[in-house]
Amino acid sequence: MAFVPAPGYQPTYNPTLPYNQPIPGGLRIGMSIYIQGVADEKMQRFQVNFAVGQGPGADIAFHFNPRFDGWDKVVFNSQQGGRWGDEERKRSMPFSKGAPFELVFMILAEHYKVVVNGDPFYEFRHRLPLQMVTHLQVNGDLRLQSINFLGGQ
Ligand code: 9QG
Repeated sequence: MAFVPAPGYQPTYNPTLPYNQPIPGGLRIGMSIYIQGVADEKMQRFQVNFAVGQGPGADIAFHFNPRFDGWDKVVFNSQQGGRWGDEERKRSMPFSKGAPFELVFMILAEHYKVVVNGDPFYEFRHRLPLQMVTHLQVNGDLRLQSINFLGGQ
């Protein structure tokens, strides 16, 4: 991962929820989005969305959604025209209630590579062209400490 600031790079510290901000310069191959946070003690779910516009009702190219309710799992999906696509799921939970985490999304040509606490967790193949993604949205049962946009051409 190249720790080169993206154009227009501004680290954001302790942003309030819901977080819904433009991705500086837009999404690009080679970019990494680096999120530090703490899962709530009573975390049920949180979500990170790569959105097409600020919304409301913006299409979502990639919805990342860890869930402690039911069988602990992470759900991955996209939404277009208000309709969810086919869910991908992984029945594994890389987050711990009450614990800090580092969550990295690496933007690769074929997929979003999700890395949690340094361990590769999932690869979500692009469904919408990554160039359409303009906004990052975060909400749910967590506290955000920082969001950084790194690298990319
Ligand atoms: O449940 O699943 C992802 O496939 C839906 C959830 C929805 C998504 C979706 O209700 O929750 O996780 O915007 C929403 O409602 C999100 C937060 C079949």
